[in-house]
Amino acid sequence: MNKSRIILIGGFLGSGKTTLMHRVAAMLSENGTKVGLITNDQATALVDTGYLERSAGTFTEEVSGSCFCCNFPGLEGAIDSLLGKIGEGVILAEPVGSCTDLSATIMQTLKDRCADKLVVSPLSVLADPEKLADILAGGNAGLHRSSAYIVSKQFEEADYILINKIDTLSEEQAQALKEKTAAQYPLARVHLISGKDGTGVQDWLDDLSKQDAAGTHLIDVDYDTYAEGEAVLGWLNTTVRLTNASCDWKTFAEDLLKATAAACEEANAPIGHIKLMIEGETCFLVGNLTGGMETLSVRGASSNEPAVTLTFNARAQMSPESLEEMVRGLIGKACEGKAEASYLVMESLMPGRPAPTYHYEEVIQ
Ligand SMILES: Nc1nc2c(ncn2[C@@H]2O[C@H](COP(=O)(O)OP(=O)(O)OP(=O)(O)O)[C@@H](O)[C@H]2O)c(=O)[nH]1
Ligand SMILES: [Mg+2]
Repeated sequence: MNKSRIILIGGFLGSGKTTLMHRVAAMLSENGTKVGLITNDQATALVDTGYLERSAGTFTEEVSGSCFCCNFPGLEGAIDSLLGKIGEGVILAEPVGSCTDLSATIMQTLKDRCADKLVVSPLSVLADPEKLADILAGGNAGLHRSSAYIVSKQFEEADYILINKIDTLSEEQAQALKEKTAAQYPLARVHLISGKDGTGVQDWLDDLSKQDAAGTHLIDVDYDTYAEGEAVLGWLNTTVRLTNASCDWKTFAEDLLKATAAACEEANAPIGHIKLMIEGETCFLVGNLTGGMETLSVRGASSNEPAVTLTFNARAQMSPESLEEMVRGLIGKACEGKAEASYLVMESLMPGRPAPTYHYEEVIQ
């Protein structure tokens, strides 16, 4: 039997990893390829896992409570479980958006320790075009300078930089950004894509399948700066049962995200990614906020059914305590006169210093 292939899709918070995995899963499945997906987070109760499980129609595994790099056995366990279910196929894995040094910690480890079962595809790193343009211009992409350091390191170690969301750019803007990116990161192959409408995705997959080398280079990462860049981001995952309700859930989701954007702006807290999912018998909504109000989107099927489950994940630049207080307040306010809220899960944390399970000093051939 041929080996399965693994494609790691990295990139900062909100750059579009889950959206791209969803699209690639659909494209590959349509051609009869078996697909497995792996999500990853520092805490449980993930919007990404719920979304992919419900809508991608493929097997999904989650490594939660720690990132892939600091819990390689967790990643390998998820891979083995998927291989048991799909046999031969393609596994797509999304590392935590604030992780870097993946070439040394994951790519080399996969090549070295999992060669018996996997072919490792090049490391593909997604770029949000606005953040990328700002980083190329020497800015911090609206983030703390140490978080911006992580973003720049993600690009530096990439085998592929996928400039995503090109549906938001003109042809000229996209080409100019591609040229600048290729000049700044000469070790990466650069593609223009839209995970949302599918533009460029097949070209990238075709190119990827022709490349033998993955994790082609290692980079220097200052772990003090990396740790600070993660630690300034508060992390919150919660699941809330909403009952005795009478409201349209799409309006509820939009109002909650609008209030969240306003509260973060007032607190002067840059948003990494704030996302929610509302699930009921007929209702299934996903909402995102990757920056200011203009980035707000809520998609899916709405209803006004009396009981639903809300999953809310927030990564924003504030202490976990302040983030939790803010989110409890916002959910409480959103429910006033509309629904009763009971918390099933509430985890808020500050990511700890990264301590990778493995760290390679040389590229494995
Ligand atoms: N316009 C546009 N929006 C996109 C595209 N891809 C993703 N998005 C939007 O970007 C936001 C974040 O997308 P996700 O796929 O959840 O991003 P992610 O990288 O998985 O985020 P984390 O898991 O939190 O790190 C959502 O609002 C998506 O709809 C794209 O190609 N074009
Ligand atoms: Mg995601």
